[in-house]
Amino acid sequence: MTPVTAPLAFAPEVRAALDAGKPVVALESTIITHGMPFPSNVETARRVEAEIRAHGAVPATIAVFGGQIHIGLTGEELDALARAKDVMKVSRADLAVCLAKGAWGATTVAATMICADLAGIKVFATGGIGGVHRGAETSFDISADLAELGITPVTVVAAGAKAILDLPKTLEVLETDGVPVIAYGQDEFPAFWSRSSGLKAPLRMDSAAEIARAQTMRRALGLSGGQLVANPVPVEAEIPHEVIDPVIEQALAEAAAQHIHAKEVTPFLLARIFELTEGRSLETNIALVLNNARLAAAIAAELAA
Ligand code: PSU
Repeated sequence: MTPVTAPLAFAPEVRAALDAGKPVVALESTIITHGMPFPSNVETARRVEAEIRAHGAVPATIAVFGGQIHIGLTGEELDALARAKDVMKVSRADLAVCLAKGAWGATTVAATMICADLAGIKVFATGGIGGVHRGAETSFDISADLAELGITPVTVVAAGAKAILDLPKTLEVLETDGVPVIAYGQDEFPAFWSRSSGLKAPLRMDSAAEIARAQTMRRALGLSGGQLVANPVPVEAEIPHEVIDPVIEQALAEAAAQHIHAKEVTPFLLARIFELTEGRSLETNIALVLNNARLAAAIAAELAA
């Protein structure tokens, strides 16, 4: 028989925190399976969880297996996911199919937002969101993450969007979808590995308390959708534009030459940029995810207060 409620399996620690109204931060799993190489992926996932705990919140890494949406993973489950091959990259379109098949699925930003909302978690930390790909005017390649931000009431803390994307078009789509794009502590929209993108962010906030208030206010106003908090990478971990831009151009040219399409594009580019920067892009990625985890924990604490 078809279940009438979402098949959520909570880690006991997460369930207890939610029941007690304590701060909880959701984490995605595509970053583990498709965003970073093993074993950096599982090491980073553990460090991110520890960082959230150190800042007074409970981490809930979200993934799909055994026909259930797991809200919080054990150390063994995290390790198995990080090593697994052929894990589905699960976005809004794939979630129900992955559950129905009982397959392993790693949730993207879009799917993690859906699952976090079902679980009653309001804040989610990640590295970067998907966006409008360059050439989208002919390829139509626009990440489902953008539409999700316009529908599902979760605050997503990311380091902006990568310059592998078309950033002006990404901001345009977010505006159309009614998504507040809030740069944290600066005027400029950050570009993942770099603090600057050359684009002014539509909105700016300087404290976790303000961000939490804005989220609560959206609810009070009956506005659907979440917020995108664009938190710049720490200065000491940044890769400046002059260094990363030619690398991005090369990776994009290779993706085009090899006819890489759809869901394969982001993982391909990330892996190539990792190789071309001899691992420096990964170090930056780790630093910015930890930074986002700290801010998300602070926002979750404000929402719980
Ligand atoms: N950006 C990153 N690392 C990632 C991703 C994006 O820096 O791992 C993942 C996220 O899970 C994001 C997804 O939701 O890629 C977007 O994929 P697509 O463009 O196919 O929607």
